[in-house]
Amino acid sequence: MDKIVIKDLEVFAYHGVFEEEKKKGQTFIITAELALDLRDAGMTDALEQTVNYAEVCDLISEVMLEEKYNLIEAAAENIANTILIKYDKIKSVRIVISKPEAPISMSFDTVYVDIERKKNIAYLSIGSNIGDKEGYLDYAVDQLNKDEYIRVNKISSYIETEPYGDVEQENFLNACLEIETLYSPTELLSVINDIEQSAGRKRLVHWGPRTLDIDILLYNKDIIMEENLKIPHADMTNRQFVLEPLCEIAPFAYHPVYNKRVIELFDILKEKNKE
Ligand code: PH2
Ligand code: MG
Ligand code: MG
Repeated sequence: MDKIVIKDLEVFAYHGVFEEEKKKGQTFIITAELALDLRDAGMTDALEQTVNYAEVCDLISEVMLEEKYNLIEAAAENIANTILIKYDKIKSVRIVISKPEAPISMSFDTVYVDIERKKNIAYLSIGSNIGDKEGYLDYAVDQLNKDEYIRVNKISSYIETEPYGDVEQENFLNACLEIETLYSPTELLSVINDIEQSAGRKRLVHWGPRTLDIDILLYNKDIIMEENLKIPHADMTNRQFVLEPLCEIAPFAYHPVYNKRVIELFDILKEKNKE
């Protein structure tokens, strides 16, 4: 990917673990690498087609001065997030913050952190089979969109589905979403759990009736196998109520375990269901 690089921007700011640092301040030196497609700007010679680097310098300076962080890690994280949220065009950023006057009682050149952050694409399944089902799905979309680290890019049709599994219960309303997020998978799970809770979700029966269920299906091409978080979703390939709406919005999304596209997984499931 193409890049705009701001190299060694000097900002006088007040970060540090020691009170003295927060009082007196010192010079920080920042490098920002912004990954974005520069082809259109190159062809049209128009500023609107790219990102104004002077504006990004101002933004970095604002973030550096609006808080006094203990750690340059925190300053770098906040700069990365602020840039990714503000600019649609920027897909990923690398931020290096160097602190040449750090309080170290030995001779040294400088000390720095170097982080890379990007926009992640995730697919979610949402479902409801109690009360105002459509209202609960709308609520999920709204709450996700309200979070500054999440943007809902695509929403499938809401489809009525028969309950999958052995529990006798009402029909579901299901849908799938594509989101763009700055959260890690674990952070995203925690945000999703909070939204389910706020929709009055009570975990009474495993796989039982629920006001709102939100599951992470895919997160980039990542594979995660943790006690409380498995991505890709372990049972997604067996569920028509997942693959049908997912296929509508993301037929070519990639399943990194089966090494297949969603449309292929849906075809395989339809064949299996015929038998
Ligand atoms: N969710 C379940 C169990 N069964 N069946 C349908 N049709 N839709 C669901 O969302 C659903 C289900 C557990 O998450
Ligand atoms: Mg579920
Ligand atoms: Mg769930």
